[in-house]
Amino acid sequence: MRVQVVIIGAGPAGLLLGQLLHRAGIDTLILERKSQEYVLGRIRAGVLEQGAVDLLDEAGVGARLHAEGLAHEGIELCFSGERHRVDLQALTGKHVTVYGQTEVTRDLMDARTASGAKSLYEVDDVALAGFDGNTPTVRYLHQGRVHEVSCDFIAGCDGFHGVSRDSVPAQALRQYERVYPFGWLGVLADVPPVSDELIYANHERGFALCSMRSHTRSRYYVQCSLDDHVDQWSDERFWQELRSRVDSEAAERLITGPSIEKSIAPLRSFVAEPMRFGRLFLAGDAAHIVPPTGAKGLNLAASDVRYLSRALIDHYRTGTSTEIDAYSDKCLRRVWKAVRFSWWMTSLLHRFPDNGEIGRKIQEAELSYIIGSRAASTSLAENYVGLPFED
Ligand code: FAS
Ligand code: PHB
Repeated sequence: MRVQVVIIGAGPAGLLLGQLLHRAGIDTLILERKSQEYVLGRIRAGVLEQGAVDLLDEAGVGARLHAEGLAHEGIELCFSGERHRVDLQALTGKHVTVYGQTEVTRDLMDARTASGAKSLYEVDDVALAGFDGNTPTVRYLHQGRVHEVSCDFIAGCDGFHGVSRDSVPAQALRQYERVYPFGWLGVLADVPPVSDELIYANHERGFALCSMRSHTRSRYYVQCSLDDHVDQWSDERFWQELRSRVDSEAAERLITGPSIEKSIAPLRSFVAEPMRFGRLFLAGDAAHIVPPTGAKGLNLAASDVRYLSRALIDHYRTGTSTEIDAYSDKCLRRVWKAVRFSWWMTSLLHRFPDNGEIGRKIQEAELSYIIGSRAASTSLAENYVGLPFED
């Protein structure tokens, strides 16, 4: 079998790349380790930058997003018992859209099925070869049989634990990592959100985030210990802890209910450089991970796909490799700015055990400065809504 581009992974990066390339007439095959149901069952991101929305529109999958997504023109910072709004729209002229990653993935899966382009799920033993030359191949096990596909290019969209990055010779990779001394315990519940906009809370007991998926479905997080296990957190304990970390008005308004999903995610900052090795390109979590505090993970995946899809389409249309050669550096310039912002938001809002009381006083001073300074709040806002792309 031969295709022009093999895409490893059917998360948002792989599916979005597949859709954009298919619409440009480029032949692709997507190989996914899990089932479609499993991929759709993962509850992850909730906030889309306008750049990601525009790319989903370009991919022809924006209809439900525009019908059901919620435009948010501001966020709230909660500290010292009070909430303060950061007016994203007034400060930047832009807003963000609340629309769950699960729905983005569903829309992309539906579009892929409708296009007739090939995706294989529950694929095992994916192995990449030849990408340092001109004849890349991918071997895989599917329904008990071993297959081999030859291609022009491989897109490694298989996430942090995927096979693509690990297929690169170690000496060719520079890897940067910071692991945070806490995790996020997340709960999804079919209850109305506590507020119309997201609340990011800095509290002496730890960080909390009040988010949502719709007007009837809420997504909440509390910072927890890395030693915690989700079984130690009853719904009652979670709601009580969330109430203790937000301001009194939000605590009073909070509507609780049974969790329909509850999980703990570790937090790390990670970047692998470069993001291209011969005819293998890394995109999304396969190349970088950010703590979700800045709502950047999914948006960075879309950013990489924007650059990679344009580069591959340019190559097939012109026969040149200029855009392909520029891919990694272009992505990394934007990736590192998002890594910095996500680290900064995490450092500003979480309880760091080793930073002591002075650490919290410094955080409160910075939060107070931000809400009192147009320059400081504009800096937060322009990073949160998404920095510009390079052409
Ligand atoms: P993904 O990990 O989504 O997709 C990779 C796909 O490749 C998976 O389906 C996987 O099964 C598949 N795969 C892996 N190895 C393979 C192999 N060997 N062969 C074939 N397929 C293989 N971001 C935010 O912006 N906000 C959030 O709140 C947020 N919360 C998160 C919570 C958790 C628990 C996690 C893990 C991430 C969270 N993120 C969040 C980040 C997340 O949204 C990612 O940025 C996003 O999923 C990136 O998409 P992909 O790069 O497509 O990677
Ligand atoms: C979410 O809704 O899951 C979400 C929103 C904003 C974040 C992180 C997660 O910064």
